[in-house]
Amino acid sequence: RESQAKKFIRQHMDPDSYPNIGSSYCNQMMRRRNMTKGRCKPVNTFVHEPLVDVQAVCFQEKVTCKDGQSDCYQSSSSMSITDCRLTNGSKYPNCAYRTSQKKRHIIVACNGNPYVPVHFDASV
Ligand code: UM3
Repeated sequence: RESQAKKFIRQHMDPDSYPNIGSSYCNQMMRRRNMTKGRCKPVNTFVHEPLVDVQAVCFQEKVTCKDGQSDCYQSSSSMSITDCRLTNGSKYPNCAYRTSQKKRHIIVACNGNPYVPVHFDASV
């Protein structure tokens, strides 16, 4: 079975595409990374920074997660990200996404040994 750490990488890491991101980025990437199987995942963020820099966030500022758990961390630097949001009219299995590029501080939940990101909580 896929580990939580590997799942985070599959769903949220894309260090190499930036800055060549077009309007079809999310439609292609959400499918390619298996987030359009069984249902269309409604919201998903890709981070365009080196994996080591995203893993380092687990040792940066501790913040409260959206669900009230305390194991979230906010990046000290702003990072290049792309938010993918399902369009209103989109109907499974035709998952259509809006692609928005941003520079934001990311908030991730971390777990395990090694202590690594396992969930993308938000960007601020
Ligand atoms: N999500 C993002 N970016 C956001 C907000 C939410 O990717 O800005 C994703 C992360 C969660 C899912 O999936 O929405 C439900 O909150 P994950 O736990 O697999 O990372």
